[in-house]
Amino acid sequence: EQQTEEVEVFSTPSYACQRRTTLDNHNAVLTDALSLLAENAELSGEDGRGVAFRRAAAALKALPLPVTRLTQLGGVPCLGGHSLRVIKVLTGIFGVGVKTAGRWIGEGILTLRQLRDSGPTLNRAQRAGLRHYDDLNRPVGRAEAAAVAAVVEAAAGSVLPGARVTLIGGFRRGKQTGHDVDFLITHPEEGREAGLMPKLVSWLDSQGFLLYQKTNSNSYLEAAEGPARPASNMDRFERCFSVFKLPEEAGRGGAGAGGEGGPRPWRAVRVDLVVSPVSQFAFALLGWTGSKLFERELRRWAGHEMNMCLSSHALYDHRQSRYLRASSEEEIFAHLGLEYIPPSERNA
Ligand code: DCP
Ligand code: MG
Repeated sequence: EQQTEEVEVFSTPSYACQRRTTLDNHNAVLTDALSLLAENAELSGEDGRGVAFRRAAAALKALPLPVTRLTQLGGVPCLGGHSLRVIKVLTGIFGVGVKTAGRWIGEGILTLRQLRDSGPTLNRAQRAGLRHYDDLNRPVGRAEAAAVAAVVEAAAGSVLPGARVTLIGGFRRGKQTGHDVDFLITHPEEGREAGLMPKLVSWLDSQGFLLYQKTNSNSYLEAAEGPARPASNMDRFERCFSVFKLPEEAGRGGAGAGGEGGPRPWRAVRVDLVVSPVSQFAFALLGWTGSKLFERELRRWAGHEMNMCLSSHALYDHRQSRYLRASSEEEIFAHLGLEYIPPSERNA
């Protein structure tokens, strides 16, 4: 849900006198928060910091749209140093977006410690995010991904014999680390995958592997979708955002896990599970392997160059007014008139 829509990366000239700033502020939550920080800095005589916060707030005021993700701010000047650091720490919590971070900053909450102490009502995801902050901000290694894969395979094999589990996302592209581990699960017999996710989740939970989970049910209907409303949304599969409790084996990964207490018996790892019917598997596989930019460019190519609409469920050809079937990624590239590019070469 937090990663569905495409977002614009803003770029702004660095002097306010080069920009047009109206009273139409689309980022009041953030700018109010930054203004408050500026005031506090000025009151305690830190004028330099005060000006820095004011510049950051002004840069946000000039944006044409609300900021929904921190990565959009790459090209916004003056959002350096402290402002960005505060926002970064707070949005670094799983389940916390820019809006929530802005609200907290507005309430004077600038650090994890203050957040823990002040206790605004956190939702379930945010509580898990705060509790496992360090683990969830520590990259997941390949060996850890393999260990998670073994668990997911055991779960799938146990609740639906014959189910196929595929590692997707960055690890399928050959990355050595990732922020999470992504899996696509299907069954070779169409329809057998229906209702799989709740069973999978309760098996994992009963075995003590889940610290947090949120499951979305499948809401994709090809007929209802139609070409008019292209299914570009990634949220329509049965999908589970979770935090796994992964036992740490001696000698595996573990950098930074030790600390004072020696190696810990487990670490928290974000795991994304997606279930697709086998008829959509190739589209799901292509759509969830990434990179995000590669996916975006595939959809842009499909639309602009081929008059087609590609999603992680289907490929619709507007010229022929019909869906094009595919049972492999190779076939989808061929439909799109593109040379096949293997996962390891999709790291755009
Ligand atoms: N994806 C996408 N567009 C979205 C959401 C997801 O194209 N809006 C696809 C591409 C991603 C894959 O899903 O590669 C998995 O999403 P991640 O956010 O886990 O991205 P990666 O696995 O590529 O990166 P990381 O290594 O940080 O997990
Ligand atoms: Mg990933």
